Amino acid sequence: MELNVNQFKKDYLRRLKAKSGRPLEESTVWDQYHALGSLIKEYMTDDWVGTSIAYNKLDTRQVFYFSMEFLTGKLLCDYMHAMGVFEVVEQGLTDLGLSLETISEAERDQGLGNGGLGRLAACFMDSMASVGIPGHGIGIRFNFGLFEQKIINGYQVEFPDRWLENRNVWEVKMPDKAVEVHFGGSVRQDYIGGRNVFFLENTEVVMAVPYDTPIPGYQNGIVNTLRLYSAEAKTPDFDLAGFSRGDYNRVFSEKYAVEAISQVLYPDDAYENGRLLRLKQEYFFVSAGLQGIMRSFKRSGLPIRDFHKYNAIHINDTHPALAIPELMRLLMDIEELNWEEAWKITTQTISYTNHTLLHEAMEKWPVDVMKSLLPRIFMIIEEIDRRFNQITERLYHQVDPRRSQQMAIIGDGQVRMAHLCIVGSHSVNGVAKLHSELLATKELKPFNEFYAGKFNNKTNGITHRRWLLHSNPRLSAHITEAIGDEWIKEPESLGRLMKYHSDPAYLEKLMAIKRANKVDFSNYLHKTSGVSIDPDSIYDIQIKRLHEYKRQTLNILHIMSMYLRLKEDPDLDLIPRTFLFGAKAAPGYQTAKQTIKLINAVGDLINADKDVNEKLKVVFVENYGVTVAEHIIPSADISEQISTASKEASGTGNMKLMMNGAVTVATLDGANIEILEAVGKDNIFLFGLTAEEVYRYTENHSYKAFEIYQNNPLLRRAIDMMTDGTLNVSPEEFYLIRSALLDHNDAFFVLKDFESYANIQKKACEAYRDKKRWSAMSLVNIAKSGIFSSDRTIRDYNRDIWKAPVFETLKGSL
Ligand code: 26V
Repeated sequence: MELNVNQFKKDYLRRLKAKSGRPLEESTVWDQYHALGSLIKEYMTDDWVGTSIAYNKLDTRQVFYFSMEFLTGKLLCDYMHAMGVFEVVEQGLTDLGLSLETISEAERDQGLGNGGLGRLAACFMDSMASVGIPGHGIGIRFNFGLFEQKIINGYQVEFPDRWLENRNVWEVKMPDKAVEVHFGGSVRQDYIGGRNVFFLENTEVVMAVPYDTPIPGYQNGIVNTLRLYSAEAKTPDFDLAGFSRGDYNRVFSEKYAVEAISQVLYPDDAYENGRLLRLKQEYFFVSAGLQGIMRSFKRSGLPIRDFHKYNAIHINDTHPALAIPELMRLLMDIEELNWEEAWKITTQTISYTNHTLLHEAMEKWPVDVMKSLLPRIFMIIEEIDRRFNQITERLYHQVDPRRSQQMAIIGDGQVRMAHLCIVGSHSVNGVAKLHSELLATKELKPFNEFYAGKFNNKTNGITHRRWLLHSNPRLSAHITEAIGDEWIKEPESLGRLMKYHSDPAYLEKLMAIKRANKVDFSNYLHKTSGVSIDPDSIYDIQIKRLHEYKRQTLNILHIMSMYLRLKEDPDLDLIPRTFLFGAKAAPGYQTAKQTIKLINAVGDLINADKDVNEKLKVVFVENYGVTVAEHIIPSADISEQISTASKEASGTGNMKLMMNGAVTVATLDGANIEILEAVGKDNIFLFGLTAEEVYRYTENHSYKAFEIYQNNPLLRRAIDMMTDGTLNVSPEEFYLIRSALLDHNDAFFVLKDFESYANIQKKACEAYRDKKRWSAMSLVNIAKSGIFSSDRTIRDYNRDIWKAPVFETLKGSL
């Protein structure tokens, strides 16, 4: 948009006064933030309204991305960049004696997600708008996002994330678009006018009230919408009679029970624990979202039989799987279509992404729970299952009689949500080549054989605007200086940087930028936690959720072994290294929590020991999330992507780090394999078992972790450090970690991969010594990162799955 500094200052001062009731001199940082947010939102309004009018007018096919999680982070700076007003606003604020940096720190992170899956959804929102796809997000407006983590005495302690306590300037409440969602009750069946009719009776009604947040594309005038639903008690149910009798307790407890649905995000990211409230959350937003879509579709006057031509609904993992039976219900029970018509529309509308192969994360709901919470939905699932079984029975009963049961949607008293998604959609994709291949050839093989062509791959991506342009301004400027700014819209043109591959001046500047970013991060860390780190040491970074399969344990055991070596030989020629960890553990995941304590205990030991602390430092960065990531990533030298091969579906932190010039230490897992293909084997440090080897060892039980423990003295001493008193803890402190490794035969092959990890770490250090070589590696990583932009991912989804129109801009369509 067109905006000059003077106009901005005038608008801003007026807004600040109106919002805070105070003049600039007396305003708080929060007043300043709030006024700026409200002004920026207003600047966006014309395009936002215009976009939805244009989509309606053009009868556009639209994409709805249903996701339980959107891990958006802060929005202010993102918005200003998208609107092209960042510099003007920054200048205007400076003129007024204010600092944009300070003001933007007042914004709370929108932390409505656990990790990769939720952040991916947020990146997709940005890319859909920027690429010009009419695509919106549908989810839940949780009152509490992912818990805030504090490290107290080395332990993770969780605190509620009250992100809404000072209001959210970006959202707009839409009470007129509220819909009812029904739970429980019973189904009455009747036969009227030649067809079966179903009535849901005696249900518990919950109001789903949408809050809309604008999602502007990058300087293209398009503003899509993220719609998050909040649960509210329905007013008539809010028992006024009871209230006037003074029966407050009951009245409020009912209200609280209803509103509990959108109270809090479940903090487990890979462990399905079958809680009823979680199932309620899933149905709540899916039903509300579909009713909203249906309502606006009907308003357009288009025939219901064309629903799938105008609406593409994508489900992010199985959490929104009930979209399938819910759409069937709306089409049959409300729109009066028959089963065959409804089924065709539903399957043509819905597409599904699988994000994990871990069995413990697969959603399954007990039949009795589903039946009593959602009786009509369960009936529909049963019918989908019955019809599907009929076909598989007929096909396989002779050749492979067990196959039909294996593929069933309902089995062993449970509803298998992944099976429901596969049967009820027209596309099933994995999130990296290896992951998609393992889905099709191993985990979901029978389905891939049954549905030729339904399975496909869409390698994940990240928005290079947030993760490079905004969070690393120095590097962005250096890139633009060399190749122009086309990469902002066409990230693959970052490839043009390759011509600087052997340009000493360019590479030197690249290293100077890294150094400056490292200083920035060390200042940030010092300010936020009091910890000092040395910008001249290697920053070796592992930031992700804490999980055994991600193997933070391998990293810390290796650090412990370096410590032991240094203690023996203090003159060991090591480049000083700072190991940084950032990770949240699910509150109930004890092994993960012990790992956090272990990292902190090792850090306490090493950082206080003069024999080693010139060369080694271990820091656990508290409360890892989007904002912390934005500070750390630009400063990284080494990116740790060390999951057990086959376990990490894709990873996206790996992409963010490479894009910022970090070199990856990697197993052949997830998207690491595609990073290898992009940069070549000389620009990445590979180690460890392959996925195939992991499968083989797991199948034939030939791996013996204890033998490695016995035969590798250094590794043994590192493991024993957990119990022998070296660390300032009781010998039982880390019993779960030790017993997972030694008593339960190390399911994630930490011991097996240890030696090869230690070797590659040595190589990485040697490479770092050679500054010229390192800077060229770093450059290659940046130059080849364009394919990992979520713009590419979104274009792939749209080309193969959604097939929505792509608008360069909407200006002129109004
Ligand atoms: C699963 C569950 C199970 C029920 C309890 C709550 C809950 C919450 C989230 C999940 C999803 C786990 C799957 C997941 O996050 N996968 C990650 O997806 C990323 C984006 O595709 C990918 O990069 C990571 O490799 C993958 O682990």
